[in-house]
Parts: sequence; structure tokens; C-alpha cells
Amino acid sequence: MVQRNKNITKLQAGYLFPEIGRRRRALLEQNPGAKLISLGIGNTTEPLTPHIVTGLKNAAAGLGTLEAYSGYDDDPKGQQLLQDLKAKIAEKLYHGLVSPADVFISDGAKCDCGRLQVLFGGDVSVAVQDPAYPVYVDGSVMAGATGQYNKELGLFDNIVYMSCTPANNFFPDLDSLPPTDLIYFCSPNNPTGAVSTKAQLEKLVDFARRNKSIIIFDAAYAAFIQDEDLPRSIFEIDGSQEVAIEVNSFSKSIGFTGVRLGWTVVPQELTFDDSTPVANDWRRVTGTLFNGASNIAQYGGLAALDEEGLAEMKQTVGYYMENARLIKQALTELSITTYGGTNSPYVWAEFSGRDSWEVFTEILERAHVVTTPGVGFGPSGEGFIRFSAFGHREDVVEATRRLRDKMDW
Ligand code: PL4
Repeated sequence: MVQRNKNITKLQAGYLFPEIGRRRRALLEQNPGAKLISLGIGNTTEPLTPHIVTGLKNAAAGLGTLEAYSGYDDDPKGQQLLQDLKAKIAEKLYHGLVSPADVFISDGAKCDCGRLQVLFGGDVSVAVQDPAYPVYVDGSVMAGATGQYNKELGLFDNIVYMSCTPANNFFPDLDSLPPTDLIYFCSPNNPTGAVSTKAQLEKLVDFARRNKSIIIFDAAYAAFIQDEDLPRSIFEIDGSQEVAIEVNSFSKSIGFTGVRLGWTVVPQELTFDDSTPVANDWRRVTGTLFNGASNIAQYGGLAALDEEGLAEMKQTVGYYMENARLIKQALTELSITTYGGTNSPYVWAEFSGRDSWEVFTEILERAHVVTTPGVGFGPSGEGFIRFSAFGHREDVVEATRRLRDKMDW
């Protein structure tokens, strides 16, 4: 008999999002007529916008012609498409802060997090914001980057939780943290909605430089930042090129959660302790384990980055941000303290002293609204609920009405 992978056996619980789905289905089984509204999983709901659809349509039609057909991305047409998309990302989203050669096109930020975990292997120590997108911890555990399990603390030796709460304005107290090889950092943050300021990211980069750590910066929600003074990329910080990788995605900004397209920036200046550029090994890993993003999706990405596409992106982001405003307003009227929701599509609602799964169940059963319990993102998420702004406007309005009418907070 084949033994289970011992790293997989170390996972403490099931993956958060299927668990939300399971509880949602259970509620429907008990109440077959219930009209559930999901403000839970951050999944886009609005149709793709016209200019981007045209980019996708033209690409699909082109594949039916000899002149435009392309296969794996090693063929000249595939190579050209990749070069064009990298150049456009570097120009339109990074305004020249990164080189097109350092941009690696992917099928999404989550998939690249997994491949980065293969790249760094099981011998690294990692730090994660607490709370955080569960992929950073679960994927690290799967890669074996755990060290020993400390039964008393219920924690792995090699995984450091950087508590991010209202008490520290959602930015970790770096001076109290041990050095780690990797630091996962997400801003705008999922789930708290907090966005780090330039001064905070300067501290983070300085901390990484002093400890010779590598920051894996998840900027999947960068497009949702409304405040011009807030940094949209770690590469806006001087000296970051030698200590940071950035993962990013078209999923939320243009609704490509199903189409699948993202990118990762690995600067040439970033090296391992033996001076090997990290990008060399990244090329080796992705060349082996990944066969490229769909060429149709890449044409959609190109369309999203020209003038009409960027205007459509702004409109899509604006739609979800208005949802966030409505959710935040309704919760505030119910005297619930909220964070986030002004530069990110997540509203982080505080239910101090309460068990977040219990609050999740209460909202689900009384209002038939699906949310996400904060503790699912890490121990510091206990006592919080995440409301996602991804939803149809009428559903969001109805959800806020139900919260007002059905909850007795
Ligand atoms: C449910 C910080 C959502 N099934 O679409 P991708 O792969 O480019 O990006 C995924 C991603 C990456 N980084 C962060 C994210 O929050 C997400 C998506 N998170 C959520 O509700 O927290 C969707 C989760 C999806 C999943 O497992 O990713």
C-alpha cells in the first residue's frame, strides 16, 4: 500500500472555502426554498465587459485560422503574445517600475503561490499575516515547510503568525518577530481589507533586507485601491527588487476568476544565498510544471490593458466598491465596527468576544446570507466576519436589508 504524503497528513483542517460551500448546501437541504445570498467566497459575479469580450472573441476566432493559430507558447506566435502582454503589464500597471523580462504570465495568483511553494521547498521557514488567505499556510504545509509541530501551542515551529488586528492597525509588530526565510504579505489584505501605507511597506522591505528574507507580496486586489497615496505594488518601495516577488491577477479586476490569467514578477536582482538569481529557478519550475496561460485569456488581458480596457476595469472595480460601501454602511448603522471596504472589496466586521463560526451560522440561518468566518483565515481572525463585496447589486441591497431586519445586533 502507498503511504499518504506525510506533509498532507499535517494539514490541520479542510480547505476553508469548500467548508463554506458545504455549510451553504446543508442550509439549503434543511430549507429548500431559501434564497441564499453569497457575500462569502470572493467570486466575481458581473459579466465581462464589451471591449475585453471582443479581445477574447477575436482570439478564439483567430484560432480557427491558419494564420493566427498557435499552440504551446514556445511557437513564435505564442512567444510574441507573451512578450506583448509582459510589456503591457510592465507599462500600464507598473508604469515602468518593473522590467517586462521580470514578468511571468500565469493562470492566476493562487496557482503561482503553489508553484512558489514548490520553488522554495520544505526547508524554509515562513511568516504569514494573521489573518491571511489560507493558501499561504496550507500550501506551505503541503510543501513540508513546517518544522516540528508544537503540541502545546498548536503551531508549527517554522510557521510564524504575524498578528494583524485593529490594535496594531493591521500591520505586524516587526520588531517582535523572529527572522524567517519567506514572508507572505498581502495588501490590500484578504480578509481584513487593510492596505499598508508606503511607510509601512518601507519598514517591511527594510526588515526583509536585514534578515535576508524574501517577501512574497500578493497584490491580487491592487486595482481596488482608491486612495492615490497608497502603494499598489511592493516595487514602489526602494530596495524591494532585491527582496521581493509579487503575485498578481486579472481575476478580480476584470472578472477573470473563471477565464484564469495572472502574473508574477520575479526581479533579476533577487538572488539565493549562492547568488543564483531566483528567476532562473522560477523559470525552471514553471517551465516544468506549467504549460502557460490560455492564449485566448492572454488576448483578453491585452485588451484589458489598452485604453478602453482600462476604463472598463475601472468601471468593474467601481461596481464592487459601491457594493462594499453599501455593506459597510449597513453594518455601521447596526453599530457593528468595520474595517476595510474602502480600498478593498472586503469588509471586516468585528464581533468581539464571539465565536466567528457561531456568528457565521447565525447570519446564515437568520438572514440566509453567506459570509466567511474570520477564524478561517487564522487565529487572529476569531471574533470577526468577512463580508465580500462581490455580488449583484440587487443581492447586496437585499442582503443589507435582511441584516437590518433579521439580525438583532
Ligand atoms: C476561493 C489574496 C478568494 N477558489 O484567482 P487567482 O488564483 O488569481 O487569485 C486567488 C487569490 C489570490 N490571492 C488572494 C486571494 O484572496 C485570492 C482569491 N481569494 C477569497 O474569497 O478569499 C477566492 C477563494 C478560490 C480560492 O481558493 O482561491
